[in-house]
Amino acid sequence: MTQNGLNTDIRTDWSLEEIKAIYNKPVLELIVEAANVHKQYQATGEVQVCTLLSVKTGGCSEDCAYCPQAARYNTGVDVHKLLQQEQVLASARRAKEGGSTRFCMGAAWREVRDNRDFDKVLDMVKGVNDLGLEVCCTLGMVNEYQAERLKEAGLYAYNHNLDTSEEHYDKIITTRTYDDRLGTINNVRKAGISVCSGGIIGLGETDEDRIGMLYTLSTLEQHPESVPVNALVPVKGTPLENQPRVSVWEMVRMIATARILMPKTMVRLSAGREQMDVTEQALCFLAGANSIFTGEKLLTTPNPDFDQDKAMFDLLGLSPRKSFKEETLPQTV
Ligand code: SAM
Ligand code: DTB
Ligand code: SF4
Repeated sequence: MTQNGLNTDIRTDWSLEEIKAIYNKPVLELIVEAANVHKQYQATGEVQVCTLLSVKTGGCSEDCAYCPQAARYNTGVDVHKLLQQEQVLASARRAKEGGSTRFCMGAAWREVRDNRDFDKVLDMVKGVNDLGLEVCCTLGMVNEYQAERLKEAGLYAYNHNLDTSEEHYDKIITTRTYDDRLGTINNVRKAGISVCSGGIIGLGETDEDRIGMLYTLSTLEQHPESVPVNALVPVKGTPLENQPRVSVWEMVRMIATARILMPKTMVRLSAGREQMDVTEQALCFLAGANSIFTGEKLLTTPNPDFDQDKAMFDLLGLSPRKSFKEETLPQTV
């Protein structure tokens, strides 16, 4: 099996049946297996610390049923146009001071357009890169040329989530297709940018849907370098406002299965930490999560602040991962 042109035992040929068998193991057995894979392939005890900033908030044309930023739902989100470069850099500096090594800028866009705002985002990418942070963006769909321009500006990673399985997808989003999503991921990959793609649980999907999404991610030609696992943050005014909260065991099952399928990938315990206590988060780290978002806000919803997370790191003996660390090292064991 080759990945990055190297011989490794990283598999991209998982079958649905194999994934189902892993996902459905007794949960404690699953955690032990994932912890073993984690130990073999990752520096256990190291957690990547990322910070999000919404550089353009709300007013989005899409109908993503979970999203507080879709213009068609009344969520009371504080809509604003593209931030100024200085505001973004000030926020990036604060993130760095708070111990963050990756700074991710999000825009409530359906897709990138070749206009002045994109030029400004390219400047933001340059500016944040100059601060020595890994820069990530999540701006919606991008074409090949736009991905290349982002890469030239110094973009390190691009986030574009599959969100759910192909089967469940049209119950959540109707204004763009699963293939559109895969196309963007492909464009990002071709431009040589690190791929960040995962999804959300708690959207009313079945276990089969969760397994299906993991199947798509783990059978891409090359695994994403990072896979965010978000728990739905139900926001009042969205169609999913009354969805029940996902249990920690569902998060653990998702994270552990992702870890076993994609051993070298950073698995991010993303949205939903605000509702989890330290014990629950510890279970997720044990199951193979090795990345989080810090800072008091995700894009529009609350998140534990730097101090709370510092206390959690101290308690659990975790340390922040250094920036620009090779994400797909050749296997040495
Ligand atoms: N507009 C761009 C897009 O859709 O790709 C970028 C921003 S969008 C808010 C980024 C991701 O945030 C979504 O794909 C989704 O996975 C996640 N997200 C949005 N709202 C969420 C919520 N309420 N709970 C959990 N995750 C959410
Ligand atoms: C990801 O998978 N989760 C982040 C990031 N990528 C862009 C976003 C979570 C958003 C949660 C809802 C909000 O704060 O608006
Ligand atoms: Fe728009 Fe992105 Fe929210 Fe969908 S997830 S409504 S594309 S901001």
